[in-house]
This record gives sequence, C-alpha cells and structure tokens, in this order.
Amino acid sequence: MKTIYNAIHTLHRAEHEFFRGAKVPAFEKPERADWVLAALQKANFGEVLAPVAHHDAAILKIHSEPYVNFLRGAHAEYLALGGKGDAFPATWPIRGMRADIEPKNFAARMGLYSFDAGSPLTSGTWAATRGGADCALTAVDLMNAGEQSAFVLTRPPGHHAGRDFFGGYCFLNHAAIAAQALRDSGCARVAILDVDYHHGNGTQDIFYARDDVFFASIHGDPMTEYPFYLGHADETGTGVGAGFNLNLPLAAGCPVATWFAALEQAIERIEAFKPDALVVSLGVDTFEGDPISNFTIKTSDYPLLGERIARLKWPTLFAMEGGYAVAEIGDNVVGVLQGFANA
Ligand code: SP5
Ligand code: ZN
Repeated sequence: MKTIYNAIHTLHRAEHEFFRGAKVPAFEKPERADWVLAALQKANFGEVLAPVAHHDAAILKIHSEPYVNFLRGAHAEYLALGGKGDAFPATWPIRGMRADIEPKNFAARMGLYSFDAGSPLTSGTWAATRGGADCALTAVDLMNAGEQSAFVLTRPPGHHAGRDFFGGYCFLNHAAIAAQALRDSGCARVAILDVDYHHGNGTQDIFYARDDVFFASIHGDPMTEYPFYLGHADETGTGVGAGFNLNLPLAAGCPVATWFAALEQAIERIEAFKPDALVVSLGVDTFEGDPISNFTIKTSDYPLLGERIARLKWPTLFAMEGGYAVAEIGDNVVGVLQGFANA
C-alpha cells in the first residue's frame, strides 16, 4: 500500500488548548505524524509519496466557499488586527440567533465557522490542511490508476470539520473530500467507516441528506464523550439520505469485544449498501492508553481491524484522523495497515 504523506503538516503547530480553565499543551501535535511515518519506514511498509497539487474545485464540493475563504485568510486577518499567536473563537451564534448572515467582524466570523474553542487556528493551519486535501485527492488518483488501497498520512485531522465549520482539531474534511472525489471518478456508491474514538460529526453533517455516500461511525457515546451534540443511534439520515447514516455509540470503557461486535454491525450495513469503494476515517484514539479518550483497544488488536476490512475486498482509502498517545500511534496505525495488507 502506498502512503501519501503531507510533509507540510508541520506548519500547523498549535501551542495549547484549554482544560479546566488552564492552558495545557495541545494534544494534536506534529509528532503524531512523525511517529506514524517513522513506524511505516521501520516496518518497510510501502512507498511514501508526496501529494500532487489539486485545484480548489474538489474541496468546494464538500465545503462552502465562504467557509473556505474565511479559513484561508483567517490567521492573517487575526494578526492584522493585533492578534498574537494562535487564534481561538470566543462567541457563537447559538439557538435563536442568526447564523445565516456572515458578520463583518473577525471574532464574529470565527464563531460562525466553528463549534468549539479547542481547535486553535495557527499561521500554518490553512496550508497544512490544504496539503492534506491534496494528499486525499492524490490517493484517489492513485486508486483510479489501479491501486487497491492507499493511506493518507496527514494532520491536522478532518472528520469533525463540516460543510462550513471547524472544530475538534479539524479544518478541512479530508475523508469527505476523498469520498466525493471517488464519487466523481466513477464510483456510484461510496461508504465511509469512521473508527475514530469521537463521532465524525463533520462527515455526518456533510452526507446526512445523501443516499450515495453511506456513513457509519463507531464512537464514544455522545452523552458523555466529545463532540457531545451529535452521534446518537437515532440519527439515521434525512430525505433521500434516510437510512444511509449509522451511528454505533458505545459506553466509555467498554471491552474490546464490544467494539469489534459494533464493527460487525457496521460492516453488515455497509455490505448491504454494496459500495464501490470504502473510505476509512482512521483514528487510533480508541487505544487503551490514549490521553483524551476512553476505549480499551490494545496495540495487538489493531491488525484485526485491518484484516477484517481487507476481507471485504473493496478498494479502500485510509485517512488519518485522531490518536494522541504519541509513542504508540505509529505501531497502532501501522498495525491496522499491515493487518489489511497481509490479509
Ligand atoms: C480528531 C479528534 O480526535 N478530535 C478530538 C477532539 C477532542 N477535543 C476535546 C479534547 C478534550 C480534552 N480533554 C482533556 C482531558 C485531559 N485528561
Ligand atoms: Zn478522535
């Protein structure tokens, strides 16, 4: 399997986030991708390629133009206003307020286009996530040229980013961009399997009213786990998309066997959908040692996930999402990919 590596991920280097009123070092840090790359190379896993630059058009099929324009210029605008370091939103248009008008004020637009205060926007955020989109689109090109699978190694991650909002450390939704590009290059039906610990609220938002992209997510129950406000089992899609969204929320701390039973449920539904290709939102924050999550998967379990997906024999694109146990992230990700490749 080839890896498309976003070497400019390092341009996004958030200093801190907030926890109980205190500034704590950002969990989503450059070392994450460095360790995955090192593990891939150590395992001699396969070729590592640079992305080919692609036009914005493929991104604008997933994200709104005003949002993309905001994101591209946001940090420079913040600096011009006298802002220092990383930018955080501080006000949001909640229920009963107007989210249909884009205000002129910068802080107001930060809030309009975000859903949490935990996703610092830095001077290099746009370049880094835009590079991730190029990686996703390059992976799709490779699959169209005959590759059965590909791995998009990028950060910041993407699955919390919706059509017009960032949050959860995510800015552009690389998995969604890949799924759309697969649709546009001949796949009638594309499935997305999101195995990150956190519900992929952005991806769900993007495809919720569509019947050509099936979204399945296994995640911590939003009653107690981030992102809290989406990811319940009764969210099944809307309009023609009714029946094409599957959420499998699990209790924090649940046994590994429970997680793999949910995987079987997801696979059963995806098989019935008969996808022409699969996109896996690959987060390994399901790991027992993850510092911000509460599942119990062990490093030795990850190959079983890859093997199970490989048995389906669908063209499969893996996109890197979360995973914050930096020392183990490489073995965990490479475990999944090797399980897939060796099956
Ligand atoms: C892609 C992804 O995995 N995004 C996750 C975003 C989670 N943001 C909220 C993190 C809250 C961290 N709480 C600190 C717990 C320290 N013990
Ligand atoms: Zn996550």
